[in-house]
Amino acid sequence: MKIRKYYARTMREGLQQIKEELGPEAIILHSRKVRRRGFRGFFMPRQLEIMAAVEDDTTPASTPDSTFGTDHVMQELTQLKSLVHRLVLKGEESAEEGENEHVLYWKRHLEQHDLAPELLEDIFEEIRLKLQGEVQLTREIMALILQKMVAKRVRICQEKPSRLQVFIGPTGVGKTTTLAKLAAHYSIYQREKVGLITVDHYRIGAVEQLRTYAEIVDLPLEVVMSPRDVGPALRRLEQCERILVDTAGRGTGNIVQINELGSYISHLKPADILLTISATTRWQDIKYIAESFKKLDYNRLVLTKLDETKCFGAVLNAVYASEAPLTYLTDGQNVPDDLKFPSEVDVPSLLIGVKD
Ligand SMILES: Nc1nc2c(ncn2[C@@H]2O[C@H](COP(=O)(O)OP(=O)(O)OP(=O)(O)O)[C@@H](O)[C@H]2O)c(=O)[nH]1
Ligand SMILES: [Mg+2]
Repeated sequence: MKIRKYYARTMREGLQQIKEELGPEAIILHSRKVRRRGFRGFFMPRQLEIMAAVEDDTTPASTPDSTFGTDHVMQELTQLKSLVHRLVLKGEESAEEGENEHVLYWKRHLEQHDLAPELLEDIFEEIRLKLQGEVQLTREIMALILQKMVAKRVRICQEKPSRLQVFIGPTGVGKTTTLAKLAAHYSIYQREKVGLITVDHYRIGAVEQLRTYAEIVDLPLEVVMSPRDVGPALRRLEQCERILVDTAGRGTGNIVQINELGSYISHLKPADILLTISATTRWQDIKYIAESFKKLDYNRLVLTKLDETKCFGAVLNAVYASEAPLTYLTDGQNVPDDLKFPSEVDVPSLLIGVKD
């Protein structure tokens, strides 16, 4: 009997090799997953080691003059072979499940946070390429590496905010509330002269909502009804060191509404245009929002409603999709307290920390 060892990526590949070299009568004696040597082995799929054997002078599977006895034995042998193959393939699947357990653990963890698959791939590819040499990889070490990878990808706005800030985004994400928080922050805490403009006269109660905040903090409010009214409103607020502009929530993908908003924004320059997205938004929708509002040339990002989710992938997803730096975050309905600046929020820990 000839006994040989084979190495392959999959059982199918291994069986092909065995069939070519030992012939179709070969039987599998044993198979197991073996890891490649070195640190990269942690990230690489394990190889399959297959031990196969064949009789030195094998009888053909079936010949015209074969007796009942030979046929019967060959039939049993074939059944046995297929049983062994099935068991080995089953073992192969479960071995893959348990493979690179720390990498898989963190991949699943980030998937549960709804991190964009593109980002996930990018992060783990970078880890694969960067880490060389013998490192004892543990779940904790992986967590530290991932924290760094996430931190690197969370772009934070470093520049001073512009005097004119325009909040845009889908309906109900918290634009007006965030603007009210900032108005209070700048006027009460920073003692700046703040003025407000709203171009949202579409929704019933929208002007009143902002007027209520303006009256509480005692700030001038300009209601603009058409793009040509923007210039005069800005002139009336000339004395203000900061002007915050509220806009109507626009249906994502509604080109007419977005173009109409664009005609107001073209009179509001130079300004920071802040795309406002709720942290409860799924990745596919974030992509759609970032794409739909792109024509309004937003250059900043606001993430709202962090208190309403336990999945924080949206923070990184929004930075990735919009290519805009994170400028403000909000985590509640309280005006002005539930407002955060990016330096106050540890995004890597939100994503890599242990979820409860
Ligand atoms: N939980 C939570 N709720 C928030 C947050 N920010 C705003 N909201 C609430 O979300 C709802 C909508 O807020 P708005 O500020 O009116 O949203 P908007 O984007 O201006 O809405 P439209 O002008 O209609 O497009 C209100 O009930 C807010 O109190 C937040 O950070 N966390
Ligand atoms: Mg609003």
